[in-house]
Amino acid sequence: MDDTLQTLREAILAMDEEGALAATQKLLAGGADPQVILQTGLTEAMLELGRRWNCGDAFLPEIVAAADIFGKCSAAVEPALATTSSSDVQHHLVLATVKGDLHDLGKNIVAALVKTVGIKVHDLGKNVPAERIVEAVRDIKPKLVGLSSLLTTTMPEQKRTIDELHAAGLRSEVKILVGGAPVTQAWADEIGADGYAPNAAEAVNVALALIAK
Ligand code: B1M
Repeated sequence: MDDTLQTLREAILAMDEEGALAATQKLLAGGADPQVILQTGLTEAMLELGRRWNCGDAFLPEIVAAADIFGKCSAAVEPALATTSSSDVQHHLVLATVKGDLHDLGKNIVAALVKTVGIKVHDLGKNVPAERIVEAVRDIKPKLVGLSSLLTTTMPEQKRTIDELHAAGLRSEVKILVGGAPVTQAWADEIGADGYAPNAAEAVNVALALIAK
């Protein structure tokens, strides 16, 4: 399995869609844990690409192509995640990547994993203004709001969204979970979020803990 995970990472880095999808299917057919495919295969490849970008060894078109392949591979993995039946849904999560931010691969993995524990995800997408999130909270009345940010320049939008929920009188109605590569527990505390998760698997645990509070 480790060899195939390596093949998957290399195929993404080489922008080889066919090879990446074949490696994903091989891992699934061999009974690999879908979460391992997402984290150790797909996510690790994107992190390596980020490192190469920082050194000037990768360029934007490569990142865009790799992100596209990442999306197709994770879509292939998603059906293999054990899912609670829709009749078991007891809680709702309104999830978004905040305004100004177009990074959604991580948020999409969070959505896929959270769905597996019987939480219905209302994914508002990327580049979502605070006002749209407030509107969704008013309409859907979720127990949880999840805010993803991948840029240091968009992290303040997480705070602005929390402020807007306060202003709308809705802050006490929801628990707020924040995440994304530059986000930390200290930032979550500073902006008054209820929870922080460094990765999608931990986001599931934190979401369940916040619901239980
Ligand atoms: Co961008 N980008 N990017 N990029 N990009 C980063 C984030 C960067 C770190 C790259 C670098 O190393 N220099 C850098 C940010 C630097 C900073 O803020 N200080 C950067 C930059 C600068 C930019 C642009 C400004 C580049 C430019 O145009 N000059 C531009 C900004 C566009 C915008 O958003 N307005 C840009 C654009 C893009 C693409 C569109 C090409 C593409 C995104 C495609 C897409 O998402 N559909 C892209 C990509 C792919 C990356 C890197 C290489 C990979 C990100 C990724 O998808 N990782 C990234 C490098 C890096 O992060 N080191 C980089 C895989 C993903 C599964 O992980 O998103 O971290 P991640 O999600 C994890 C956790 O963070 C967590 O769980 C996930 C799964 O375990 N998590 C949560 C995420 N959200 C969560 C929410 C939660 C809980 C946990 O609760 C709600």
